[in-house]
Amino acid sequence: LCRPTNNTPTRKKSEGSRNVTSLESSEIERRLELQKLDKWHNLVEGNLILKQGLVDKRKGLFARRRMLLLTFGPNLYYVDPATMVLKGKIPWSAELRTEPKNFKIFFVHTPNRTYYLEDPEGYALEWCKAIDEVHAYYYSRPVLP
Ligand code: 4IP
Repeated sequence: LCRPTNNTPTRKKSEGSRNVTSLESSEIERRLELQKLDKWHNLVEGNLILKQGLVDKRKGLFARRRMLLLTFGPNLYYVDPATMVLKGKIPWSAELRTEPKNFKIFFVHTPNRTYYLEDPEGYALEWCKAIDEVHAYYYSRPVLP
């Protein structure tokens, strides 16, 4: 179950620094309704897409262009944009961490694999920040009694 639907933080941040994980549940519902019209919606198991963009995912010598979709859940799906086929998911865990190399290249480290990703538009830092935010939301919040 998508945790924020039932347990959405109500803490508000100033507009400028407002992050995706501070959405009210009504706002999540509204965005999900709109997302139903989105061509990627059927590939993300009903989860709200928080960030999306084309990246080149390198494995060995070659890179494949993929649509990377960060959602609540949490999930990071990658889809072949030419065929609209879901190719895989980057597995989440407490150990997942990002590492920006420069404005284009960033790594997502998982226990069994490091994903080499390149954002041709140069938003690698934004990707790392968004993934870190979602990671903190799911893995760093104090457990309430
Ligand atoms: C493939 O290389 C693609 O990079 C795959 O990515 C990748 O799977 C394969 O790794 C790799 O062999 P070629 O297309 O050049 O053969 P994608 O799934 O995005 O198409 P993942 O999903 O794991 O990155 P293996 O080790 O999973 O087969």
